[in-house]
Parts: sequence; structure tokens; C-alpha cells
Amino acid sequence: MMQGLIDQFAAVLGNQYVLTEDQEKAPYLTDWRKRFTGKALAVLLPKTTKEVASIVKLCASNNIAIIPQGGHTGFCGGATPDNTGKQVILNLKRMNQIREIDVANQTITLEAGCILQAVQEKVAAQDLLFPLSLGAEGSCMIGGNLATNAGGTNVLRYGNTRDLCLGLEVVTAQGDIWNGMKGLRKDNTGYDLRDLFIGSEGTLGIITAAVMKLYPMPISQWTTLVATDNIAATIALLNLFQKRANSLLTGFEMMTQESLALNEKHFPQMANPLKGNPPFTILIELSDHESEEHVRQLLEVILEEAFAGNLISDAVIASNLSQANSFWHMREHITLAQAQEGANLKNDITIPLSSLDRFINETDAMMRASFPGVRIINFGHLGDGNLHYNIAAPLGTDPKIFNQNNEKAIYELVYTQVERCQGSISAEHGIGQLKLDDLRAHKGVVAHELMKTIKKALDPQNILNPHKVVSI
Ligand code: FAD
Ligand code: 2HG
Ligand code: ZN
Repeated sequence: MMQGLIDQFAAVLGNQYVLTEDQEKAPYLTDWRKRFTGKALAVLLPKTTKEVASIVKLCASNNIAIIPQGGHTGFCGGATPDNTGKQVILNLKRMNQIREIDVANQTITLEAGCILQAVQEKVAAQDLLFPLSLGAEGSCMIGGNLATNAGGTNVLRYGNTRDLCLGLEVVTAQGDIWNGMKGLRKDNTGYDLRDLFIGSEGTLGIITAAVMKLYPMPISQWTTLVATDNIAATIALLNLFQKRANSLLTGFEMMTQESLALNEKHFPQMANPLKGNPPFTILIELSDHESEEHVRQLLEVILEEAFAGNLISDAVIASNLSQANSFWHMREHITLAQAQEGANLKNDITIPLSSLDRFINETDAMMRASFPGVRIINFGHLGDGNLHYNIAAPLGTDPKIFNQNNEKAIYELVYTQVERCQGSISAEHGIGQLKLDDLRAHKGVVAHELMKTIKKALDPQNILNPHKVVSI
């Protein structure tokens, strides 16, 4: 039966786009963190929305589960199949056409397999900005960004991927094509289907194309690193920038001493330019549409006020683009430094800004008391209240064994604290298979039941990414 089905896939896609040999399938079976590995009947590489629809119909009539996949950079194992070898991976990388850039409407219409960085570069050539930006932008894809509602470093000013999306094209679990490709900023016609599919991590439909917002490219960007002693001062600094710079503030990222020490261990060329390893290093970016002079002066005035108010103890303003890039590289390499160091426990959480100080002080103290020697690699998009509160094993211990023995207790500690502060256990990375049980435990019974009702209504056969996000 399986060979017959593979032949039918090949009849739709062409032989070379149905991968069945172990060697060809291998690159699609393990996630970026190497935390999840699965098996697949085949890896399917469609080129058109119609092909996707035909494949879904074939899978539905044969009761075969489909794992949608983009760049496979997600952190929660959402794009990795299970171990049965009966699921198929539907990787959308061949669907990488930009259908239209509409300058007057400030939108781009594009297919799900477009690589994020390629999109940024394409619109930049027309002096336009696609503001979604994250460390994986060289390999993650728009479909994956939409399916995970990715965040990144520009959320403070432009919002999450959800906020950047105006229209979607989706293949449903029945193999129908929903054309919701309107580039409208207002459309109150009943239930918002677009927002239902965004962030659903491939469990409700397969996103094949989208209409996304564009913005005018700023004339000038200024980037600075500043040192702060504590989170209370850091929040006061953020509020000062919000008050003085308002919408010109496009980045406000935090890195602790411990996370930058790990960075420097693995990437010595990325030493912190601030003197004396401050407790907190904050990367701030302002983007301006007036002039370079205007934004530089504004930055200097705000920094003077911050020094005068004892909010910061040191500051380095990037003097050119390459120095600004080096600040960003330092920030983005923390994830890579952690990967080099070995297995770690990721916590992608949001806390209301007014509770961040309490959360970090209390949780740090509890963590160090309960797990002596543990390294708290805490960094993130502080302007959004989003911490990557990652935990690394004490030096000299085997990270895999440490994680095995302590993972449950560490997550329980962090999530209890998150609940106490009315935060979220997943800020931007999603749920996938990693946090399936955590979602059930923390979403609230009514919300969780509603999510299951939606899943059952849209995918009653449970063939789209089963046992990810919610199990039915
Ligand atoms: P994949 O990993 O392939 O898939 C992710 C999920 O979406 C899976 O559940 C999959 O089934 C589903 N999916 C994929 N494509 C489709 C589709 N077309 N239709 C329906 N479902 C689909 N994330 C952030 O939010 N912010 C960050 O700052 C950030 N930084 C990162 C830095 C690094 C170095 C790395 C490795 C990852 C980072 N991520 C970040 C996580 C990741 O890059 C994002 O989640 C990204 O949006 C995933 O895109 P992808 O194409 O790789 O999706
Ligand atoms: C980032 O902000 C990413 O750099 C990765 O979301 C976070 O490594 C992490 O935990
Ligand atoms: Zn992040």
C-alpha cells in the first residue's frame, strides 16, 4: 500500500521531489537543536499550492499524517516527525516565489518557502523595510514564521509576525484551498480565519502564501550598548527611551554578564566593548526617518539624561555600520555559544515589565539555591518583557545527565514563577511537541478545551501535525 501511495505522490510532484532514501531524508528529520529526531515515510517537496492540495487529499484518503516544514529552525520540535515512520514531511522550500511587491499598498505577496533574509534584501532594494528580524533569518521561511508567529528583535516597534500579516493562502486538512490573500488593513467580516492559522504551528492548515506589510526604510539607525546594574534601572531606562524616542525606538535587548561570558568563551572575538563586565548589557537601536544628525543628537541627549539619573554606568555608541553589526552579532551569538556548550534548557517566557525585576531577582535566587553551580543564561527582548531564561548545567557536569535529572524541577520552578507574575510560558517560540504538556497545564482548562474544539473542527481526522500544540 505504501509503495502505491509513494507512486501517487510522485505522480503529483515528479519522482525527484519525493525523497524516500534514508540519506536524502536525513537532513529533514532532526531539529536545529538536535533535541528531536524522527522517521518519515517520505519527504515531499511541492512547488505549487495545487500540488500541496493534491498531496493533502491523498494523505487524507490514506490517513497519513503530514508534518509541514519550512527552514526547520524552530525550537520546539514542531516540524520534526514522530518515530513511527508513517508520517510524511511536507517541506515548502521550493515554493519560494515573490508574487508581487505593491509599493503603493506597502505590501509584499509571497510564497511560504521564501527565506526571511531573501525577503528583507529584496524589498530593501526598493527602499522598503520588512521588519521581521531574527537570528535564524538566513534559513527560516515565511511560512514557518507565520506558523510560529515568530517574534525577534523588532517586535517593540513593528509587532510579531501576526501583526505584519494582512492575508493568507491556506490548504485545509481536507485539501481545499482557502484564498484569503487580501492586502487590507481593515476587514471585519466575521471570524478572523487568518489569525486562527497564524501561530497554529501547522496543526490547522498549511500556509502556502501570504500578503505581508512593508514599511518605509529608515534613513538612519543608531545602535548603542549601555551598562546597567540592575533590572529596575533597566526598566526605567526603557521607559525613558519610550518617552523621549517613542516610535524611533526599534530595539531594546538585554544580555546578562553570565550570558556574555559564555559568548566570549566560544567566540573570543566577540568581547563586550563595555568596560568591567557589567551585570547587564543593553543593546538599544533607534531608527529615524528624518536625518542622521537628528537621531544621533536624540540618542546623545537621552544617554546624558540616563547618566545623570544614574540609570547607566557606561555607554558605547557604534561609530559605523560594521560596529553596529558587531553589537548585534554579539547578541545573536549567545544561542550559538549555548549550542557549542552542549544541551541546555530553554525558557522562552514573557513577564509584564512591571514584574520583571521581582521575577529575575526571586527566580535567580531560588534557582541558585536549588541547583548549586547552575548557570543562568538570561538574555532576550527586554523591551517586550521576553526573557530567554536558559539554564546550563554547572561547569564540570555532563549537561545531558544534569538535564535528565533536573529538567522537570527546573521547568516547574520557572513556570511557577511565571504564573505568579502572570506571564506566559511561551513568548515567541511556540509549543510544538516540547511544551505540549506544559500548555495543557498552564493555558487554563477552558482555553485548552476551546483549542481542542477548534482542532477537531478543522482537522477531525487529526492528520495535520498531530500531537503538536494540542492532542485530541
Ligand atoms: P520550522 O522550524 O520548519 O517549523 C516551525 C513550525 O511551523 C512547525 O510546527 C511546522 O510544522 C510549522 N510550519 C512550518 N512551515 C509551515 C507552513 N508553511 N504552514 C503551516 N505550518 C508550517 N524565533 C523567534 O520567534 N524569535 C527569535 O528571535 C528567534 N531566533 C532564533 C535564532 C536561532 C539561531 C534559531 C535557530 C532559531 C530562532 N528562532 C526564533 C526560532 C525559529 O527560527 C522561528 O520559530 C521560525 O519562525 C521558524 O521558521 P522555520 O521556517 O524554520 O519553521
Ligand atoms: C533569540 O532571541 C532567539 O536570540 C533564541 O529567540 C533564544 O537561544 C534562545 O533561547
Ligand atoms: Zn528571541
